[in-house]
Amino acid sequence: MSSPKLTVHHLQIGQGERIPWLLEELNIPYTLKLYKRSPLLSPPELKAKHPLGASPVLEDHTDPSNPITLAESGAICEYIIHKHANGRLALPPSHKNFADYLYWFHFSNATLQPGLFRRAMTRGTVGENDVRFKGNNARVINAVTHLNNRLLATGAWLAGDDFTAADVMTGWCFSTMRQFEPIDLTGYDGILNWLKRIGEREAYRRAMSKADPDVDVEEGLSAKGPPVIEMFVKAMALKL
Ligand SMILES: N[C@@H](CCC(=O)N[C@@H](CS)C(=O)NCC(=O)O)C(=O)O
Repeated sequence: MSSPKLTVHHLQIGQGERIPWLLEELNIPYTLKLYKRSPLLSPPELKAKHPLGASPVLEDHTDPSNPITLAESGAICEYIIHKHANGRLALPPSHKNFADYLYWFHFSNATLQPGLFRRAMTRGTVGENDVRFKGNNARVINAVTHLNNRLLATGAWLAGDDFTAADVMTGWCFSTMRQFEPIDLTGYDGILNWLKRIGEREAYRRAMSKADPDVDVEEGLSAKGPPVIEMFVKAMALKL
């Protein structure tokens, strides 16, 4: 198999950061195309890359007779791992923690992130005293506590002792995504120690310096988190 010819399209300050991070961890070369939000959503050049119009998008031109364009960060991670990395950073079905790996790989996009987004929307539209905000807030706290308990139990990574793509999928929810929806992590020591371990990974640092050089990585890894993007808060309150 010839060496991979991958292009990653990443809308800055967003979940697309998962893909450069994964590729840096796997030591797979790639071309990175960066896009600025316009003003909050994708610019036309990025929208043109895929019918979803969202980031990340992966283009794979390794096999000229079968060029691939793929969206959905989870699908992209699985594609890279199985197509170009012989399954590295996934756990195989034979591994005792296979079910944990699958569960935590999917948890961020299937539960945590939609929950955070719903909470942001209800705060903006109906306010923090409304029962709908309170319900969404309770679900977020439950999900964050569940994840914190998992990390306290493993004392290492989400799938267990091994760093996997489940950590790559989830990291951004507590680092950069807190620019959209704040979470004060004070007292969540499982998550804070895990973020510290993530910050110690050279591949994470390399990816962030390439994908989002203007993002303050230390703020994203801290208990209080980064400042929120005011324009997003206004958009959630339908005030743009
Ligand atoms: N489920 C998709 C979500 C993609 C998504 O919504 N990406 C955001 C970046 S955080 C985006 O591109 N937003 C701009 C837009 O939708 O115009 C994934 O995991 O890749």
